[in-house]
Amino acid sequence: MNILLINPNFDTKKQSYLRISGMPLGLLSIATYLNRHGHNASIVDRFFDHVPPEDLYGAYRPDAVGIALIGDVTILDAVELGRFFRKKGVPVAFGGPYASTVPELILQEGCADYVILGEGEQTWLDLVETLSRHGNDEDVKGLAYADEQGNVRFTRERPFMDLSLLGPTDFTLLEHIENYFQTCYRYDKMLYLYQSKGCTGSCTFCFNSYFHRCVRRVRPVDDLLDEIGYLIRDAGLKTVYFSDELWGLYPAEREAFFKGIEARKLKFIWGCQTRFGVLKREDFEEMYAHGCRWVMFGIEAPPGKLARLANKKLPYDKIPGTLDACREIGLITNISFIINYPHETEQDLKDTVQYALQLSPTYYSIHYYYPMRKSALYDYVVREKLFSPPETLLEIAETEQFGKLISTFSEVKDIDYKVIRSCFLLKALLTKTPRGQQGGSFFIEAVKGVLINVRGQKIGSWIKGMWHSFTFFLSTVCDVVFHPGIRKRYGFRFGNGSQQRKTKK
Ligand code: B12
Ligand code: SF4
Repeated sequence: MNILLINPNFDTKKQSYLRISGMPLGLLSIATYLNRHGHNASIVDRFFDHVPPEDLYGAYRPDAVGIALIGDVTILDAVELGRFFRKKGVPVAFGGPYASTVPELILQEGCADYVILGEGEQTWLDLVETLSRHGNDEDVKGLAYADEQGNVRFTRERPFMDLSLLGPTDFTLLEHIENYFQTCYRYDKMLYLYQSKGCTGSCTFCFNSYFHRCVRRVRPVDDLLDEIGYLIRDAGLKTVYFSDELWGLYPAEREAFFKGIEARKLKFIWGCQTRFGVLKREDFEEMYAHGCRWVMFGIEAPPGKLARLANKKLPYDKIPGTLDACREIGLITNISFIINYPHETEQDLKDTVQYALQLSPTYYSIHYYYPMRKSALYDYVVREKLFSPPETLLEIAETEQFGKLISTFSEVKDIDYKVIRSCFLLKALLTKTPRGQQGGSFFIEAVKGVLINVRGQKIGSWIKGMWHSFTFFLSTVCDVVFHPGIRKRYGFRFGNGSQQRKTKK
């Protein structure tokens, strides 16, 4: 079958600035799998291919179309494309992390025949094979569809697939891989790749419990290293950001990875995200020796009330020592916190600020709480009437909330949140490059990141992006400079933590 898989673009009419696209790893994996089973799957990334749907139809003449919905920022394009191909009589399936959380809304919008829930490879294969022999789609596990009366139906749940059946991803399906290169902590030519999927945790704000059912699965290390080898040789890859929710959980996984790097003599820089308590000093040393230069840790809440709400279950006693060890080894650390939790009080926010400041990471990331559908905390904010979720897909597109501050969750004033977040952001921008690391300051890296977005973009869009970044920077500085009272109230100070403590290496 001729299958067209589309990564929709951001809402170019509404959005006031430009965003970065990542390599569509989900679509690549599905297309690779379908092609290995005798189909002809192609990928179009609308972030770079600004082609009208009619031309796409003419060029590919697909028998089936798949549309990815990763977050809520590409809904309008996805809906338009879905409706267009359905009108042409082509069956359309939506899939991806966000699509899996809103199957009813997608089907009600009339832009898809199917929503594929969770992992897409085997479900797509079963679906296209069922369609090609005019079989019964109700027998395909892992699907949502609308019956003749318009009622949304779900087929049986699909078990997770054996990831060794996937094989290495076929990156030749993308025409210009270099379009996806980004810089990360000053390391350039970076792509996201992954070795494992899912996480064993059940944090209440995260959709892991729903999407991955708290099950972590690992790919064969040889498949991953084949991919990295190919990307270094043929695309000029230099840096990898492992997007695994929980990198290197077990010693055997890490050992196989390190041995594989040595055996293949692969030279690349990488970073990952992991959990406090999983890795010890000697593990970080091994990681550094094999090219790792940064580690992300989610803390999300200080010990106490907010930690119980988030259900992150962190070993708080291990955090300071882990951060110290990483710094001494020469690893950049970035710790993230969530603010604006439901029913958060001024004291809770003070606790977060104070707890964060007594730690010594290289950088902090501060996020506003975002109610992620199909998560326990989402149900809570809706039940408590702290939040009225939009009821249609197009309403979601209009109000697009990811990353925005939602005023109704807590008693703390919006301006306090803005100032606190800006303080941590400015602190990160002022942070000097840790010893043993290459490049200039974080500020220079941020500027480079904005400039790099020019790839694949029209000049008008790029100017908008520059303007957005400039005004964002200015408002960050103004928040900090013009609100000394708020800074004082929460005890925020610059120049502590990582900036004062010395790197031994
Ligand atoms: C790398 C990454 C990015 C990269 C690259 C994204 C890309 N183009 O793939 C960047 C930085 C650009 C990015 C941006 C965003 N991201 Co992001 N990202 C990730 C991350 C860390 C890994 C994704 C990945 O590649 N996984 C590996 C692949 C193989 O798995 P997968 O994508 O899930 O694909 C499988 C299934 O989902 C399904 N599937 C996927 N697509 C399709 C399509 C079809 C047709 C079908 C049938 C099935 C299907 O089958 C695939 C194979 O099994 C995840 C977290 C995580 N670890 O999953 C967050 C994550 C997906 N991102 C998220 C969000 C919110 C965003 C943004 C909206 C942030 C923002 N406000 O800008 C944007 C949206 C970008 C977009 N194009 O819409 C959320 C989504 C949560 C949700 N329920 O809404 C996640 C889960 C992070 C989180 N926990 O908050 N992201
Ligand atoms: S927030 Fe991180 S640790 Fe918690 S469940 Fe989600 S992926 Fe796992």
